[in-house]
Amino acid sequence: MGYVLHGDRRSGSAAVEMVLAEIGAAVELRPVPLDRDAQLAAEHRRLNPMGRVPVLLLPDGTVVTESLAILLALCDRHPEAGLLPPAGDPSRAVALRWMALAAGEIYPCVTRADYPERFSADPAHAPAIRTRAVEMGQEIWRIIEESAAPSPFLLGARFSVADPYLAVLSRWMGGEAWMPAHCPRIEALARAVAARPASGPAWRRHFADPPAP
Ligand SMILES: N[C@@H](CCC(=O)N[C@@H](CS)C(=O)NCC(=O)O)C(=O)O
Repeated sequence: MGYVLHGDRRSGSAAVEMVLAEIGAAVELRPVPLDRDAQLAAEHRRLNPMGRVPVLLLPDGTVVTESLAILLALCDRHPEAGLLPPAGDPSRAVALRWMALAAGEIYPCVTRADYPERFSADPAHAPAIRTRAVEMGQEIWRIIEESAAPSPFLLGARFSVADPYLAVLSRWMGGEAWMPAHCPRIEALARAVAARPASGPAWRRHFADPPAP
């Protein structure tokens, strides 16, 4: 048995697919349609009690949830793919820094923007929660744009696991429309990921318009 990835189009599983493609590892994709709340079904919650995607099953059946853990586990398991600089290299710390910011700060904004009704008992609060979540996400993207200053990748010419992660997150909360004018470096990073021979097909399956069948 190889890898099994539970996910949906345009979701965090897109980054995992791209990293598996960069590694050259075979994967079976199992769709979890978020528009039908399939992630909240008991069957999926047996894998991830949080009711979220992505979920990756390792070849031995080990369940890994949390996008950051999944991506780092893949780098650990496939060091020959060179998707992170070696331990102790300062540029590895740089990649980890911005990935942790994405996982710890941007992803929660995405959840608030997508499911604002979870964050107040009063349904009337939902629009304000969504608006503020999008603003907070944009504030963080501006920090990444200025401080990380990708060119084109986060580590400059060197592609790393951080790039598909940031590229995928940059498509959410209206990012496709907002990013080019406000964060051109992040937009260029996303385009550079999309142009890669390995990641490109997965990118297009997730983000091509109209949707792939
Ligand atoms: N901390 C989790 C967040 C995962 C997450 O929020 N995934 C979204 C899709 S990109 C999801 O499953 N949303 C459905 C929901 O919250 O019900 C991770 O990094 O994997």
